[in-house]
Amino acid sequence: MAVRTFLALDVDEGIRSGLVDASRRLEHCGADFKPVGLDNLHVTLNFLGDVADDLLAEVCSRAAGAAAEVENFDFDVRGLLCVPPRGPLRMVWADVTDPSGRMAKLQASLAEAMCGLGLRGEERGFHPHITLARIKYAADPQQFRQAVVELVDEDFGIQRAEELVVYASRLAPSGPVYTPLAKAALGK
Ligand code: 3AM
Repeated sequence: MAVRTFLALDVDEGIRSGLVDASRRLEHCGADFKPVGLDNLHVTLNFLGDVADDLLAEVCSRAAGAAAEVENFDFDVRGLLCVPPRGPLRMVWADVTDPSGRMAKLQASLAEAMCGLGLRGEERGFHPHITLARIKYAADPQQFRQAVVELVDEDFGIQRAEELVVYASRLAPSGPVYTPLAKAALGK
């Protein structure tokens, strides 16, 4: 058996509820979308795809090893953006900035550790973000993009990253269900 797995940073509820409020403000603005639920909002660092059961313990151990090498850090959650920036709308992201550079360092070292296990993990041009909504149909994409632009400076808060979470993702008809498999503290 295999488990669909990804590595992520959690976000405090205060920030997540601000994000849910912001996605509500985009309703009836020209696009029909599926908002990501409050419990499913996080920063994905590495999507690993299907991981064989007998490899999971090693994934968790390597994830913990990489996490231990990066000290705690703060990241900012500010502004919404449409993805992709042009062409058919697919998603709305909250932008995440990584002033210390430690998130990028953690992501790269996890990617290297996971590739060493024969797993994917390398995201081309890693752009940290929180996915807020997936667009189903945009009747008026310009109106929707404009509504998102109006939230480009919205400040959702500063998050301290203290642990890395290994998540299992189960795809259900009502949407994905994410279950933490392991948590690893950042820093030694
Ligand atoms: O949190 P975000 O939205 O960035 O998009 C999926 C989500 O990332 C991503 O893994 C996270 C948890 O599901 N994901 C799902 N399938 C993917 C794939 N085939 C994928 N990322 C890359 N390739």
